[in-house]
Amino acid sequence: MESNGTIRIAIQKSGRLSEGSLALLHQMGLEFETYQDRLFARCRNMPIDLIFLRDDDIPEYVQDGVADLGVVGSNVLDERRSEVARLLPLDFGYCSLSIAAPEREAYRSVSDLDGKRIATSYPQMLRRYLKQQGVSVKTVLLKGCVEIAPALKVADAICDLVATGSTLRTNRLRVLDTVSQCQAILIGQKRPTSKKKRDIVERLLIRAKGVQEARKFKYIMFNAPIEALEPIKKLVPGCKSPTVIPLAEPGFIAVHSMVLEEMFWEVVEKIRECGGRDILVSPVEKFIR
Ligand code: PRT
Ligand code: ZN
Repeated sequence: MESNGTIRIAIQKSGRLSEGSLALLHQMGLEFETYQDRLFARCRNMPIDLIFLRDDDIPEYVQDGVADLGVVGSNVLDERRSEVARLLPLDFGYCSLSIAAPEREAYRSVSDLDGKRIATSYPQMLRRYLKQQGVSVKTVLLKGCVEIAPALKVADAICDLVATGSTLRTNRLRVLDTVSQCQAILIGQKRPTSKKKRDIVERLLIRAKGVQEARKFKYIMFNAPIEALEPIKKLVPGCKSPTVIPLAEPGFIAVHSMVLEEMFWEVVEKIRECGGRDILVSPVEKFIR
């Protein structure tokens, strides 16, 4: 399937990563429509086709050059050890691959599972992890419904993805150890492609990073007495320095800057201690460095 410079992006057709993948592509400025049961969508404003696939098939499509980019869980990549370039962690689809055992059993750590049976859909990741730990188990390969394996006496413990933990609780299982933290990741080809394609991929990557960066920040505006400028400059340094505008009222300034979301409340409290008032905050839609 050689294409005339058109980029193909593979995303999950229907599942936990679909919504986040579509939202990211829209925020990157790609205009397209999706309809149920459609396997393709063509972008109206860029030479890009989207292909909707099962998540497990995405690394293969990218590795074989059928798709140029893909969005997939890092767990799928780590299990397959696919020959693809990991371009950007995407900050959604968070979960962990964890080893869990029945609540009623007295196991305290994975070493207590030595010689036991663990059911999983991730045999390679589990095997690599247990080797590091010096623990030897029998893996029972299951494609789905791993969490019921202990109740069915098919296995003594499981190794599966955990997000909220409610599936484990429902099945009276508890986490003993975590094999890997996982999230969605943007992947691309390792092998060289045409210059035309590389240029578009590069543009898309800058856009994706712009969307990612923006999510980390808030835009903040507030008024303050001019004497507070020096401590305020330290509190909200922004990219180079904050924008400072004199107010019509003498002795006062308006300050505009960006604040890291994770530091936000701490910074706001300190701004107030410095005399900052009328604090306005808005989301940052895109942030291109
Ligand atoms: O049809 P297709 O093959 O495309 O979909 P799928 O059913 O294989 O995958 P899907 O949609 O379930 O998951 C796609 C990706 O989402 C995974 O590869 C992970 O990277 C990511 N992800 C994030 C998760 C979860 N959270 C998750 N909770 N994938 C699966 N789960 C399952 C888990 O297996 C368990 O059954 O949800 C259950 C646990 O969830 P909690 O919230 O009860 O802990
Ligand atoms: Zn799947």
